[in-house]
Amino acid sequence: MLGGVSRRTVLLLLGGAAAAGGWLAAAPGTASASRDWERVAESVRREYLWAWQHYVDRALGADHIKPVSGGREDFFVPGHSVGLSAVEAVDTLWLMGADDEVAQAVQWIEDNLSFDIDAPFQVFETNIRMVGGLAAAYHCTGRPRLLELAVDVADRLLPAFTESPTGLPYRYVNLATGEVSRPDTNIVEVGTYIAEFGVLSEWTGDRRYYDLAKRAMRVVYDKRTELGLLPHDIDAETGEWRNRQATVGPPGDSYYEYLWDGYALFGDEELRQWYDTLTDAILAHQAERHDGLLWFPQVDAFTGEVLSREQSVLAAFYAGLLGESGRVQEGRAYHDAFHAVQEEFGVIPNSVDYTTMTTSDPVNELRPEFADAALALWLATGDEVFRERAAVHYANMLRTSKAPYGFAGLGDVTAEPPTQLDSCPGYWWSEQMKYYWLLFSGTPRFDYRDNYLTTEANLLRGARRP
Ligand code: DMJ
Repeated sequence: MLGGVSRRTVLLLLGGAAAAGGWLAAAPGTASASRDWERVAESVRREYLWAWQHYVDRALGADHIKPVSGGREDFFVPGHSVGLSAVEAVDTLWLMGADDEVAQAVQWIEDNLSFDIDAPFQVFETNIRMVGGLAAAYHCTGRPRLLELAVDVADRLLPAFTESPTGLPYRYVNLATGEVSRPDTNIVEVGTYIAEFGVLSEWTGDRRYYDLAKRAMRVVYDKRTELGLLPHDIDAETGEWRNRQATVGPPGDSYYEYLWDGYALFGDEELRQWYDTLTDAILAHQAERHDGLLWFPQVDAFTGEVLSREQSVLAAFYAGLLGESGRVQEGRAYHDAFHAVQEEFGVIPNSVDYTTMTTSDPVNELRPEFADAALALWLATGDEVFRERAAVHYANMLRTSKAPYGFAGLGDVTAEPPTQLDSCPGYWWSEQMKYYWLLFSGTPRFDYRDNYLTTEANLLRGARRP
C-alpha cells in the first residue's frame, strides 16, 4: 500500500488519466479541490456521445449494439428488438443537454416502436427498462406520445398480475395475446413495479397500476419469516416460498429498494413501515463484519444460518439504499467494503468471496451498482470521497472497456489486459454514465435536492426543463 492507495489503483489511475486526457492525475482521497470535476464530466459526456453515434450509425432500433464487432443484438426476444438502448438513453442524453441526440432517439421511438408483438416478454425487465425508460423520456421531454407508449406497454403487462390467483405477477406475458407463463418467480420480479406503475397512476389518474404493484408487494411482506426475513424465490400461483435463502443481492435487491422508493416517491407510509421492519431484520440477521468491513452474506431466512459469503457486485446498490433511507453509517460502511474490492481488482468482478477477497466469477458485465451507491451516498452526505470512488470506477471502465464501437463487458478482470466481450447491456445507457454525469457535472437540468431515479436509473422526478 502507498499511503492508503494500492499499487493497482495508482496504475489504474495513471492508465485512466492517459485515456481521459490527464484529468485523473490525483489519487483517491486527495482533496476534491484538486480535481477538475468539470473536465471529468466533459469526458463522460464526450464518451457517451461517441458511443451513441456508433449506435445510431450501426444499430439504431436494435436492443443492443455489439461494441467489438459493431453488430446488433436482441435482448428480450430473438428477432424482436424494441430499441432498448435508444429508450434507455433518452433521459441520459437529455440530462447531458444533447438535444439533437434526444431528438434522434425520440424520433426513432415515435416512428417505429410498437409493442404488438406475439412473443413472451419478461415482465420485470420490460417494466424497469421499457416502461421506466419511456416514462423518464416523457418526464424529461414532455412529449405525449412517449407517455402513450409507456401506458401501452404497461397495459400489456397487466395480465401477469390480473391472471394470477395470488396477485403475484407471472414472470412472462405475451405482449400481443396476454398469455401468461412461468409462475416460478422471485421477490424482485414480483415486487419491482411501484415506481413505474405509480407514476403512470399519477399521470393518467388510473389507480390500477399502483394498486396492482402494491398488492404484490404486500403478499411478499406478509410472508416474512419469524426473523423478519424474506427468502428470495416464490411461486406466483400458490404464494409459497420456493427456497429458504435471503439476500440483498439478486434476486432480492430491488424488492427492498422499491419499498423505500414507494415512500420516497408517493409518501406511502405503509411501504416505509414495511421497509423499516425488513431493514431492521436484515441489519440484525443478515449483516456481518469481516476484517473490519461490513458485508451481507446469504442466510437461511428461517434460522439466520449463513449459507454463503459470496458477494454479488449487484448487492453494492444496497449501500446507497441504506444511505438514502437514513442509515448513513451502515451505507457508508458497506460502500467501504466494495471500495476495498475496487482497490483489490481495479474493475470489480461479478462476485467475490469476501473471506478471501478472491473471485470465482471474474466476468464484468458493466455493472453500475457501485457508482449508483456512490451517487446516492454523495447526495445524502455531500462527502467527496464518493465522487472520488466513482471517478476511479469511471477511469477503470474507460481504460478497459472502450471497444471500437462502444463499451464492452469483460471476460476476466484479472487478466492483463482483460478480454473484451462483444456485448454492452441496455442499462449502460441508462445507469453508470448518468450517475457519473450527475456526480461530476452539476447540470442545471437536474434538481439535486428533489429527484428520483428508478432501479434502472430512469429519472421520474427532478428533471428541470430549460
Ligand atoms: C439493472 O437492470 C437494474 O439496476 C436492476 O435492478 C438490477 N441490476 C441491473 C444492472 O446491473
